[in-house]
Amino acid sequence: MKESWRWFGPDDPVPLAHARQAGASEIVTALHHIPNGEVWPADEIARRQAEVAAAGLTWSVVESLPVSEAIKTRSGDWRRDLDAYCRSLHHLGAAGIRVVCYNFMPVIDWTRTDLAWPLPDGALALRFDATAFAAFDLFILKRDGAEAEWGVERCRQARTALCGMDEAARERLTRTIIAGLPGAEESYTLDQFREALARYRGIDAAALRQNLGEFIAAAAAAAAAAGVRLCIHPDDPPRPLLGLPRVLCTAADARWLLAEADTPANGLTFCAGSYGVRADNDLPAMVREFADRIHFVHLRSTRREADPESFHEAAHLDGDVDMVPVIRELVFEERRRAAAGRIDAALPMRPDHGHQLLDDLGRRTNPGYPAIGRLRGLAELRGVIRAVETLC
Ligand code: CS2
Ligand code: MN
Repeated sequence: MKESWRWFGPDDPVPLAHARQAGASEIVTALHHIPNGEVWPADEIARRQAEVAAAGLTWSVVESLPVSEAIKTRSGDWRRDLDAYCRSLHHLGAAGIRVVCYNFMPVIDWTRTDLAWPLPDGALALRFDATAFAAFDLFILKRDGAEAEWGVERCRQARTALCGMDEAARERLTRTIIAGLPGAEESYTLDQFREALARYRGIDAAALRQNLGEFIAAAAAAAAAAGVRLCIHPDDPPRPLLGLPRVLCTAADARWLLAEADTPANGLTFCAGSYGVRADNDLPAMVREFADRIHFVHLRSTRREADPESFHEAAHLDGDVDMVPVIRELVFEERRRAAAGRIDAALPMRPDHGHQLLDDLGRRTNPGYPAIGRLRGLAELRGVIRAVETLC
């Protein structure tokens, strides 16, 4: 596997030199300063590429080339945005950057309720607490219809949770949900958030699936022409939130999308942490089934809590999903590709997220992306990969 490291660009508190010392050879990044819907100009891509190369690393994966809300809702300027998307793919392919991750989550990207949840050893983890999330939905956002969706028992728990939060805690919860986590290209105030949600009135799962299908038909054709492989990141958490549909949560969802455009240009980002939140996703089986369409791998673990709708990010090898068989299936696919002479035999993999620990604590870090927590994750994963490669 090609060990990669996510870098958020020149403002990332973790410099490229540290990514290299962590052992990574590849960089995963995006031109975060370019607004959603705009073309990524060839010269800006080249500049970023040179910056990465100067640190002895290679920019080999884009995460993410964001899909605009107009495209997701197929409204407003979606044609213009789709055209820009295809032009960006062309520029990336011409620059030799051939793997492009994206997601199709409405309004919000990945979502947590707590960015500094203390573990017993004092390290900090990211957590999604379903009751806290319900408290935001019901009593802060005050979304129409939320009460009926959550049900009596969760509403009661949420009211109790809200009573336990002071003003600062409520504000922190709100910001955590709507201000955008690293990599999410949208950020909202409460009013803007309500407007963004309103744009999805009338867009149910079937309609969103149709929009995604139409997007991938066009984008995969452009990607194929540009020599680029697109790979969708699953929804995180993998279930509908705030009355918004989410359509990339399960093996059935992935199967459907891959069939929509049957070309290697339409592929998957295998994010073990996102898919692994659902007990009904069998991860090794998913790798086996989708193997030749996986272009990018995120290795991370989550652990469901006593309340099965809640989870936190566990250490990379300590979640609900056993990482070893997942890695074994990925290694088998790499061997099949190598035997077939495919140039994409080595899969780009990154340690997805990490705990805040040791000198990460008390430092400014991007939530989920501290240096030492990810260094630990990468080191543990590297050990498993090496062992699997040798023994299996
Ligand atoms: C997250 C997201 O799980 C993850 O990888 O950190 O930032 C994710 O990268 C994006 O949703 C992908 O489009
Ligand atoms: Mn991921």
